[in-house]
Amino acid sequence: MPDPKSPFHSRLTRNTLALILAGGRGSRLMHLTAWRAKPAVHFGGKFRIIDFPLSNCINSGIRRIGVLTQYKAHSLILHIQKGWSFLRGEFGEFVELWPAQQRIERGRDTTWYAGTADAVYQNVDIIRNHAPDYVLILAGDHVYKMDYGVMLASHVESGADLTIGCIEVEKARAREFGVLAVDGNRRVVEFQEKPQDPPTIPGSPDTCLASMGIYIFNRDFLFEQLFKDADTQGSSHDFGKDIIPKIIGRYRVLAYPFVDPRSGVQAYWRDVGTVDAFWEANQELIGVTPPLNLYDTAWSIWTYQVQLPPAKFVFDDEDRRGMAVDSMVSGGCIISGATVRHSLLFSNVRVNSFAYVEGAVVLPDVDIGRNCEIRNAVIDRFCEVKEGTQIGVDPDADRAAGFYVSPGGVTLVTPDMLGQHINI
Ligand code: ADQ
Ligand code: ADP
Repeated sequence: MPDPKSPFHSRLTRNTLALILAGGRGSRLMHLTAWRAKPAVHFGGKFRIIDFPLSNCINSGIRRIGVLTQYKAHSLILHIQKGWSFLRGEFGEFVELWPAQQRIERGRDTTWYAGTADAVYQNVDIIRNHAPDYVLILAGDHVYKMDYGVMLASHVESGADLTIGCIEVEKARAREFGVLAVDGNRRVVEFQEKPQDPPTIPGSPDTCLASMGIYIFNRDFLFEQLFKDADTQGSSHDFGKDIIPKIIGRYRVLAYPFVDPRSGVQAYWRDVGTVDAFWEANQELIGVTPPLNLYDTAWSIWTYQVQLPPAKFVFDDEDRRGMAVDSMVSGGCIISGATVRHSLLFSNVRVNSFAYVEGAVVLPDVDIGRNCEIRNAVIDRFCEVKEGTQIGVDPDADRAAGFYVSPGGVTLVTPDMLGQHINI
């Protein structure tokens, strides 16, 4: 008989409730998050960013999931309702939306969720009803494939109160993260949220251990910390800023390094938080051996998309127009007499005759008119790019036209910038 206390992933994942924090604003994505929360931003041809943590949960066997929404939640809510309602309630499986609501009064002005801990605190009664042994807290705005079951097993085996998923980052970038220092047994001995002078890994002065914002808490320990924090005057009610720094040294907090189980090297994890990072992560997918393989059937990423006919290429033999090379082209696209190179086209994109598109990430339902020239650009959903428009050819002209040009030289165009009104 197997030891009932041994960390079988299935027993552990069944007793886990996942909470995906999906309320962040993601303002560095500029106009891409003017109308949608960062987790709802489109990624990889047919997905949205939140499909990654959601798929990771399902593939790990965690099938009780609350999505905590707040900012600009409309398209996120629609996506989850349409795409993630296939779980079977009768087996205790669900993906539920837990919107911002002033459920719990605490004598201060809580007009909305404060920090991440508050978002969880506001829902403690729902969590209690589900009676999980473990609560897995995830951010809804990172792209990666991860088996949370392995992290859970490590959490239980090590007898931790809290386990924090972490990755190594260059010191220069570490100020954007919670930074940890650990002892030889992975026990966290120091945690600083977004420090000016981050502690580095002993023996590698240019590298820091950063929190991925992924936490596994034992349920009762989580409740205890949330209640304590709720009563603390002046707290911003945030895991990274308030709760975690306070419990280091007093409780058993372990770091879980996110490495590829096959190679043992650091796994793919991207915070596509800026226009440059968004463009680059999408462009990387096109390569012959992409760092993130979306064609991996062993760890499928699930999503919702409307049923569409196959991509179609209308070719002109004479001057060889009507093709896409070195590109990813989604369903419903028609490339008619145009040339597309090294680009990622989401669903339902039309590229018309004599247009030239290179290094572009084109979100769904975009129409690119005849004779357009588009280079190194992100074109937002529903843009109708008028005949002959140039984008990404001359940055000054782009700025003058009201487009956004990123520090890395990527031009972002949204329907608002084109003066178009969206009717959905
Ligand atoms: P940040 O990403 O800067 O740092 P934050 O902006 O709080 O932290 O966002 C964390 C996640 O929670 C995001 O997915 C965001 O969308 C969501 N979120 C934020 N406020 C919310 C609210 N009130 N309601 C619902 N969802 C909310 C955090 C940690 C760092 C860690 C990085 C890793 O604090 O320690 O290094 O994540 O990216
Ligand atoms: P998605 O995230 O599904 O691509 P959008 O971000 O384009 O959808 O839209 C999110 C919601 O915000 C839509 O339901 C729409 O009502 C609204 N919206 C988006 N862009 C505009 C706009 N330019 N003007 C008015 N409403 C908009």
